[in-house]
Amino acid sequence: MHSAIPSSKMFYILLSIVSVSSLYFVVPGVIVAEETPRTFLTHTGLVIQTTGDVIDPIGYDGEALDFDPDKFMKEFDYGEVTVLDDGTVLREYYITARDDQIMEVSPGVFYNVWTFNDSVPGPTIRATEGDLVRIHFTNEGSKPHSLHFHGIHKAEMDGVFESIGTGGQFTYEFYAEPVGLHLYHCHVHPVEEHIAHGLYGAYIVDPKEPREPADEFVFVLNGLDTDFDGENNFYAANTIPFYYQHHPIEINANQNIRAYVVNILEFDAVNNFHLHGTLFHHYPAGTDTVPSGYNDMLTMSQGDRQILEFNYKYPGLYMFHAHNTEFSEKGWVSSFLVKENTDNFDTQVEYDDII
Ligand SMILES: [Cu+2]
Repeated sequence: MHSAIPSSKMFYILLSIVSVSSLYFVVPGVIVAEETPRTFLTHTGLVIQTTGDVIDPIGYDGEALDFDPDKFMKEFDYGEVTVLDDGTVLREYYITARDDQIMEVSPGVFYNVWTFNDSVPGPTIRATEGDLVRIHFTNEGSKPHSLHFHGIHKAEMDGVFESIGTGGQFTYEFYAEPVGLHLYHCHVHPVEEHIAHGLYGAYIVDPKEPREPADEFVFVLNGLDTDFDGENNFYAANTIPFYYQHHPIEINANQNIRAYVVNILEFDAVNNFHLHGTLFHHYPAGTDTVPSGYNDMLTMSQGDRQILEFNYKYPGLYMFHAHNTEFSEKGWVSSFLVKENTDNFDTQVEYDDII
């Protein structure tokens, strides 16, 4: 039986195949996920297979997320406030989880971030001791997620055994206690993966009697495993490697500075924080009113956090960074630009006269 296709018909068939194929390049798919496991050899000799989906930024239909570390370090979410009949302050927060977004974490390096309110870290939740905290959580991700807050609360508000599925909602409610610097993160397994991708944030409980006035900053110490081999390729204070080295944080000499430092670094057992040119008083978890030490070095394991209080005598440019050299050379290096404080100029002159 003769089944040859006339050459003119063959031409049109080929033309339509080429046309349809070229459409892919003109209108790329929404998300191209590479699901084939990839094998890596780590520098310690371990052979690791990735479990992560790799989202190809060329095929990503959404916009790359913007993240501004300058804004983040001074931005606090105090919630929507209502005073209840018994005088209790109710603070309501809205947190949405997603896991399909892309951020350019370093020039040309796009990473699939998993976000709370489109941000890594998520918003810094802030309340006062005794407030009623109500968190309206929505999962718009493709995977189950949850919110696990550190602090004192009922078991059913712990966010560990109940994960919230795609499209699901849950309302977490607890009183803000104890005073201190805490954190929250997704607690769905594999927790390592959910944290490494960015589902965490800081949680501050202020004392009823406010702390001394100070210029305040939040630093969430984190890392980015951009090739899914179970090791961080980048380290940072507030997600973007080297950001505060290139954009020094301006503060004043003789001004009280308070830093809320949370270590959420995945894959590495410890992280640390070293401050140049002065020393800080530090309060582990911010729960005590008496400092635990006066130092320029802190070492923290994952989930540890510290409130640091310090000031600078002399103007100038000072680094702060991980004293672990590998971490600092891969991005966890920052700086303060200390300006002359004209408000305290007389004090400074007196000090200079003495020396
Ligand atoms: Cu999660």
